[in-house]
Amino acid sequence: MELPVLNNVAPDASGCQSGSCGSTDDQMGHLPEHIREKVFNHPCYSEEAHHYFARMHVAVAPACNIQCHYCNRKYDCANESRPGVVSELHHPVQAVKKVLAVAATIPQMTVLGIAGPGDPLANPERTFETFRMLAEQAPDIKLCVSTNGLSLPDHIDELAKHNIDHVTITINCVDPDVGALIYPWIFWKNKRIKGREAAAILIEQQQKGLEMLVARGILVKVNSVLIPGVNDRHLAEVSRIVKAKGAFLHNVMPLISEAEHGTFYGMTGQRGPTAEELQALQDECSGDMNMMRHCRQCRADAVGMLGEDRGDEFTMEKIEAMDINYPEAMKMRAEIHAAINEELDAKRAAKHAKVHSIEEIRPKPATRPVLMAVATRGSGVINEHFGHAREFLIYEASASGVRFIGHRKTVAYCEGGDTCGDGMSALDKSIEVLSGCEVVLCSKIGFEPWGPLEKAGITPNGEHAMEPIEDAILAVYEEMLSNGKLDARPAEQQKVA
Ligand code: CLF
Ligand code: SF4
Repeated sequence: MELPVLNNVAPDASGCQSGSCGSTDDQMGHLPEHIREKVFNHPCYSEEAHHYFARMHVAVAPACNIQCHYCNRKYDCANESRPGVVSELHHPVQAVKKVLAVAATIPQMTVLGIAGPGDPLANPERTFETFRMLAEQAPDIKLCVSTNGLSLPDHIDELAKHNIDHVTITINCVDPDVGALIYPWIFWKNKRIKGREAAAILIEQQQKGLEMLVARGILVKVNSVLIPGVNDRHLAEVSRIVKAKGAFLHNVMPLISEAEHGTFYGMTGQRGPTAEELQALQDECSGDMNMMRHCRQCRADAVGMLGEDRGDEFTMEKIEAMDINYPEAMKMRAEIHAAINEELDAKRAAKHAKVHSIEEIRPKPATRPVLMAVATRGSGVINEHFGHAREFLIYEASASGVRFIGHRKTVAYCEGGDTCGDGMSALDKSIEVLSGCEVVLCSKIGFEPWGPLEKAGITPNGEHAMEPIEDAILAVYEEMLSNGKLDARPAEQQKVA
């Protein structure tokens, strides 16, 4: 199969590329144009973009040069993926074939990341050979890499040479005493080094790499794994330091430590954080810098929108059997990108015209914030049936507007039809993950879940199907205000009024 060169799909430079009110993209509105162009269609670097654009990873990097207590080599890199074996490891030529096949099949795919299953920079030949070929053959795809940072300073020139504009460094600590509790060893200058000394070298290399990338104008995202009792009290300091050094975004992810994954933490009973603990820490850090809250901890061979995995459709066997008309596919890709950009521009213009703030509502009593859950399949609208949702996006509506809080995974329990009567244990799971939410917005909901949801204090709402998420949330918040459900004053004062 002859491999094509992908058309260069230029971003639409018209209008505001920054995104909307009340999210990370709000802060992006103040970014210089050249940075906005780097992030506007990157699903990890822009919360808005993740509703519209997809990413993929190619698993070309099996080896690692350190050991993290949350990682088992038989599983994906826990820094960037949920645990689960990588289905296939690829050589660079296979990886490029796969990227081109995905680009032709999923036109929304704008970013190619190398994130494991080991550390990409511990496999520099394979990693850079893949990037080199992709820079030539698919110049419209953004290239992205995720690393533990140990050998990062040695590869800055190579990263810059291949136009890799996005680098993620996993930094869990800046204190070697904390690091010694996370990293049992590193492999450094042909020697295995353990304990505090190992952590000190790793930290020094990570910080040096961060500074060098920023000096080159490469965008840096810092990922941190939140490990209760180990670095939970330390990550706010990490956030402050990496921001001061020029990191663009901080992504605090929950530790995954199921015993069946066979990691040190899993085997020793180290727990992960609760949703509340994660949110509290993200809020604490957000005073200092942009926080990523939509990370899905994807696999090292993930394909598709964040939160979905279409890797099964792109095994090497299936790719070899595909009959793709590449010129036609690339034309369609360019058209779809243009259509998405047009839609985003229209949405931004509408948002600029309408002030997204509850301050517009008269009268203005003291109102309390409300958590709402949303079932969506993407495009920034409410378009998922309650019973089909595999995750809910969580938003907070308050007097100052709508902000994205994060996502919570659940299990779909309805296979179709108008009733959702089966699989009540799955419904129980959804009710559990919706804890703290007062409303769940979805495109449709069957009769059966209504009672249990209401009993749990969660009002189901299917009245805003296909509406933009933030508009719908504000409308519901406004309705709650009109119905007297948002008064934050003590009961005695409410009666006096
Ligand atoms: Fe992949 Fe990472 Fe690039 Fe994204 S993932 S290398 S920056 S393209 Fe994204 Fe996945 Fe979270 Fe990573 S959601 S795990 S942050
Ligand atoms: Fe595992 Fe990634 Fe840590 Fe290496 S850097 S041990 S692959 S989690």
